[in-house]
Amino acid sequence: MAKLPIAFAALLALVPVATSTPFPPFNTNSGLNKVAKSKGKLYFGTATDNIYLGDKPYVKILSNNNEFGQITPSNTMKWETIEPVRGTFNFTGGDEIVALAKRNRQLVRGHTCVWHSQLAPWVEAGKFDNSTLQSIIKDHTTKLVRHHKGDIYAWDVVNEAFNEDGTLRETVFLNTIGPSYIELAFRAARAADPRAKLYINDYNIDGLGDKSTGVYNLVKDFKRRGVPIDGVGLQAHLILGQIPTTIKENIQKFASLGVEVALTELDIRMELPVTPEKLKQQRKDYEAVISACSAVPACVGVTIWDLTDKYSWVPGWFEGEGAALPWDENLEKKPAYYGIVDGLNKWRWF
Ligand code: 9MR
Repeated sequence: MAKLPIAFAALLALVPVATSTPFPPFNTNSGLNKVAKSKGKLYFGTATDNIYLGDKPYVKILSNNNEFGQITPSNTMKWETIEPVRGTFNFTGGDEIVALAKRNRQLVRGHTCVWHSQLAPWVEAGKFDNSTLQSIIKDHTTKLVRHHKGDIYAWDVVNEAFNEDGTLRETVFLNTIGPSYIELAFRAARAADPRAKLYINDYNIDGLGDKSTGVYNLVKDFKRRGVPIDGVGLQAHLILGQIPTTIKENIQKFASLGVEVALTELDIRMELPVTPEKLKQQRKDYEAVISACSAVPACVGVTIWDLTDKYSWVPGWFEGEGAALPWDENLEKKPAYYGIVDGLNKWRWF
């Protein structure tokens, strides 16, 4: 009996004190999806592109269900690929990703039905009138979503529809049809696959701000009028050392409308070259973003925008920047990986 306090003290010593220590310890290396699921999330996922699927070591990580429980095709479900010519549909690339996900028992997020970018040129060039363009959106969305019926967890039905000030972006869709093009797409998607979750997806809506408020008001209006919508996708293309401080509050605010939320395209870019300090900061930044999702049950999952710096979109778009993902160009895990683990481990278990 006299030994009990000593045993108790020894037990206490095992309890982690520093918040960055992953706990329970046995979760540390079990894989991002495994940890996410053990914390009540639906998935941890990644984007991928068909052009990389010949890279065997890469595909091995991508296909590891312990790391990734969800994948998003980063390009091959976009309009320019799916319907390059009016009425001619090409589902090959998307089908390949869906088949891979099925083999690996992974969910798929469909990306994306209606977007002004990577749009087939004929949609603008045709200078269609309002009712013709409405039927074009309806037809495109219906055929895409119906083709994958039963295989897609969630669709980014409309992508990047907002300006920074929260107003709607001027696109061929808005200019020809008006704001109702958005609900038209959502209604078509719901009819085509009633069980798929329907998301509005955008960047720079990760923290509170004018743009988030614009999206919030749209979701609120849809809910009030019974227009189908199930989720808000926060893309989360972020910058080292500049993580918005209100991500958690923002997620909670969307959740209060009765929708789920997901981080759909997470990456945290830095100015090159990489230094140990920057990698340390990136670990902290990943942890901060992921913990915001961990803290809110309505945040169902996180998707990184590919897994390795080798295949990130960042260097091609931002000169002198890169190294945005948790695996480096040699497919080695970076400190960021453990930042994700720490973020996931916070703090749903008591
Ligand atoms: O990852 C995609 C990249 O390969 C394409 O070149 C690029 C073209 O727009 O789109 C990238 O993905 C984008 C996503 O579809 C929407 N949000 C921003 C992403 C990064 O640009």
